Amino acid sequence: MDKLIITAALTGAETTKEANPALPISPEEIAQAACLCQQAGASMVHLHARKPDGDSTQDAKVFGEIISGIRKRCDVIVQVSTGGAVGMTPEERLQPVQLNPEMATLSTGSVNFGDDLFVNTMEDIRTFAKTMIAKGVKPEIEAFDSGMVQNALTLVKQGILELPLHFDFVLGVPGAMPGTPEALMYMKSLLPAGCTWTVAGIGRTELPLGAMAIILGGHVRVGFEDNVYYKRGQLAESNAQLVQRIARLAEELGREVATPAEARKILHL
Ligand code: KMH
Ligand code: ZN
Repeated sequence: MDKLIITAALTGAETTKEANPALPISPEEIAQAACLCQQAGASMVHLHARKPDGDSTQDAKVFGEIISGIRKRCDVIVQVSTGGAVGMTPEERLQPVQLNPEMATLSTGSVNFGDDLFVNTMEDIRTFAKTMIAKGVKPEIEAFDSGMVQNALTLVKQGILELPLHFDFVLGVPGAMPGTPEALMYMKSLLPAGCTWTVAGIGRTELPLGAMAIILGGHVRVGFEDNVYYKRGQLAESNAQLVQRIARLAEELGREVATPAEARKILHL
């Protein structure tokens, strides 16, 4: 079994300071949180950016500040979001890919997102994928539902993406695939041999699905984008605290945790 890649999703687009006052917002805070997560066992960070007032932004300049802050401190793999926040235009969402990060997310379908709609037409998905491939940016397929795995495989058939792909199963978003063991097993069953996957369980599903992924040979994403609690009724102190718990669990279960260099090999970066 490959070593475990832990990804820290530090801020997301929707989480607020009201939900957890420890949410990093400024480029400095995000860069510092990223490297504290690396120290705790993360080999990758999934980045969103915020304006000073806390609103989500896909401005490449702000992403650039975060990435240079990270690079001054540590060598964690940087993955930028192209999901941004619901309601953003595709052009707006694609901006951080211009910075040539090692990885970027690619959401391969549309889905209800609570009361909102997260829209990704096939035409937009193809544009995003082609832009990433042209710039040498490895996509991580964000699959909120099973049809999104099928859409990614359609892009492979169309010659736009190549196997093996790396997937992130985002489970437990209201309106999408639930955060259950059965849902994770089903998503995993859809992947062609050689593909890698990680799981991002939303809210209280983060820990049990992470534990399953450790055992099943998948990888784990945790962080304030997906969950702000350490346990029921107790807020997490930091993103690093959530990473540390997964690293500890992996150790107990006999699965070694990957360094960024090892994760780069596993993901063929
Ligand atoms: N904020 C969500 C609507 C991604 O980062 O690629 C989309 C999202 C996915 O967070
Ligand atoms: Zn995200």
